[in-house]
Amino acid sequence: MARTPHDTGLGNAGETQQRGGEVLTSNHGIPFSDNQNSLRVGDRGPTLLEDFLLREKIFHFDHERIPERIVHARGSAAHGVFTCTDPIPDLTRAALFAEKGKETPVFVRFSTVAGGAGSVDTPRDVRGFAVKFYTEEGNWDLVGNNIPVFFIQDAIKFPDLVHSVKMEADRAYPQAATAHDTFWDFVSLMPETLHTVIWAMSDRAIPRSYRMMQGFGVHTFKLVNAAGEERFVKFHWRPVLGLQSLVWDESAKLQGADNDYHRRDLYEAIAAGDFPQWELGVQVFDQALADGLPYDVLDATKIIPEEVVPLRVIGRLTLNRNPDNFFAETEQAAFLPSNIVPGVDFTDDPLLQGRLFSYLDTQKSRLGTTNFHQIPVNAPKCPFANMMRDGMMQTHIPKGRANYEPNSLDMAGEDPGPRASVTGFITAPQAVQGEKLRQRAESFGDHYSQPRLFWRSQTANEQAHIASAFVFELSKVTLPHVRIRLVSHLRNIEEELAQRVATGLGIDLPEAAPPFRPPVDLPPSDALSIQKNWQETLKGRKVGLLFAEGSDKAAIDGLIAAIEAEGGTVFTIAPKVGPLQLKGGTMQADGQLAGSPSVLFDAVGMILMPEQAEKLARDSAAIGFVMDAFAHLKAIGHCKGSQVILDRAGIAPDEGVGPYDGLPAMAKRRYWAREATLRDLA
Ligand code: HDD
Repeated sequence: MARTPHDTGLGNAGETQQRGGEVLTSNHGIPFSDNQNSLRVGDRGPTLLEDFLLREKIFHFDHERIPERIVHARGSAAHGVFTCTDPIPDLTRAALFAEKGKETPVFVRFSTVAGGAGSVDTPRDVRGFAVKFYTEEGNWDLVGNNIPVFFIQDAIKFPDLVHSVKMEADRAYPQAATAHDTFWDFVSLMPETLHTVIWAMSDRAIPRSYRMMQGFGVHTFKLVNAAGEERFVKFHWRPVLGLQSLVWDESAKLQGADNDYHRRDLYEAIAAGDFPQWELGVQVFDQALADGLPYDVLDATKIIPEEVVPLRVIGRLTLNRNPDNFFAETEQAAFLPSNIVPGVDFTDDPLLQGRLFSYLDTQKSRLGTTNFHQIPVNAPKCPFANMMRDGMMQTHIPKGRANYEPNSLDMAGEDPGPRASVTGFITAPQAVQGEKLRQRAESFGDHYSQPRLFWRSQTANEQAHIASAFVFELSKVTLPHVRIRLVSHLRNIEEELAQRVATGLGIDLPEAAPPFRPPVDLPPSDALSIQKNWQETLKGRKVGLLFAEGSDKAAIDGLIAAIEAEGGTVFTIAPKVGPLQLKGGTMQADGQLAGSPSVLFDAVGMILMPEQAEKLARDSAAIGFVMDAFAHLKAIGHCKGSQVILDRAGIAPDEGVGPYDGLPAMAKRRYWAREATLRDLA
């Protein structure tokens, strides 16, 4: 039976707008005559309780905040569209994958995990990648991360994991950081965390931009077709701009230079019409393949390498609209792994099973009401009908006498007939038998083979970043036994890694931890490396261009045009924002040098008259500008006159340092090979 429209979801109170701008009113529509002065006895006398306008305004303000998300509190989001590019009706009856070109609206929220809502964007952390598809068969939320595995195997450990990584219980610091005792204490006692931890120590955890990171559904799900045939599936988002990361020192300095680095990047790209895109890929496999793998596909701490089950790209995600209001949309967005559509199904992954409870529960405490689904960003865009009624903040006005099913009062016809739809969601039938018990399957017991696979898949430079990240983090651990215990686990991953970390910490190599299941060698996967898959492009990249009074305007204009022609953007910087008098015209800078450090850019350029360059060579902001760009392995394109700044900064030329007209080509890369010359990595 077709579903009867009960509400359009977005219609109704959801679309209530503020009354148009001319007259300020109270929340109840009463016009203000004065929004500057409260009601007083005389102009210097006491304020009156009678001032209902003052009281309503302050009352509303006092309650503006809602509880922030317990994890993933800091995030940024956008609206967009998912387009099916390669339909898979043979694999699933999900409507959004049924036809080529079919479009489904989406809302996507990216986030960090550990920090609070007001924390910074660039700490070392896993990133959330949550997608709400508003399909014609209800909302499907694919609530994933930018790392394809998770720290723990069983949802019952989630509160422990989160408590350990968040600010420590007595002192409420550190904010948004894993580099502290309690996190590493937990990790070193829970070797199942090590696979995600090695990803978190890699450059995956310091992405350059939300637009340049992958997303993963993490769990194994099921696809079910119209005939009821099932297959396993893993979901992957691949950024069209390719994967790009920061370097560690840069990400730390960005925390001072721009707390909102990723938020701003996403917002500005969309506002400029440079819409971020991802491909949706699926790894589809059957039970026989799963049975032949040396790990369990229900274990969320494991990947299936793309070399074992290749990705099939079936769609494209485009983010094309910024939210109109951060609170109403991004903050109130409620994602639920239990939001699933016919044609997709859960598996028995014990982490996923726990999530199916947690998210629904958490929304009640964050949004305060069981009616959180009526908030426009959460409401389905398809018709919906049920007999759920009332509750706090009910904004729908269901009509009729009957609020039960079956009934023969309000439904069409004499005979109510079956109300459930034959095309409705059916849980894939599955025979289940066993003893009730609390026990981890033995097939979940290998915690080292996949971290080893990850390590061996990286370039030498990426391995050095990982080893150095372990050393950095463990050096912040004050408890020697925790450091030692962690290194004892690293020995099972790779002796060389353990040795490098031990040397970096200045400790002797401890005994290896006894493994529950001894690790095995799995073939490395090139798909896991960022550097091996770097796309040399200017698209999505930003060049910081330093000029000053007297600079050659034609040269600046030419360089900007050349960079923009290849899809890059330019941010101009000068000691004063101006307008400044240049050779050939005037120009205003986008930013002042003191507030525009080079960490904000992917590459830098300098076009300066010699006397201005001489002056800047005595300015620490200019010296820091090029020193950091060099240390962060970025291209530096400069004119002859500005050589004096490079000399003062002690920069020895390499292939990434050259004349400014070479910048459009040079700025496509980072110069990883430079790193060995300037940083002592573990
Ligand atoms: Fe979770 C939020 C991702 C395991 C409990 N989680 C949350 C968000 C993301 C993830 C992206 C933010 C969504 C948004 O933008 O609003 N979580 C994951 C992934 C997991 C995972 C990829 C493992 C594969 N989470 C997980 C477990 C539990 C939770 C095992 C609890 C048993 N997660 C929550 C939560 C949050 C949440 C407490 C906080 C706010 C919210 O849900 O809406 O319920």
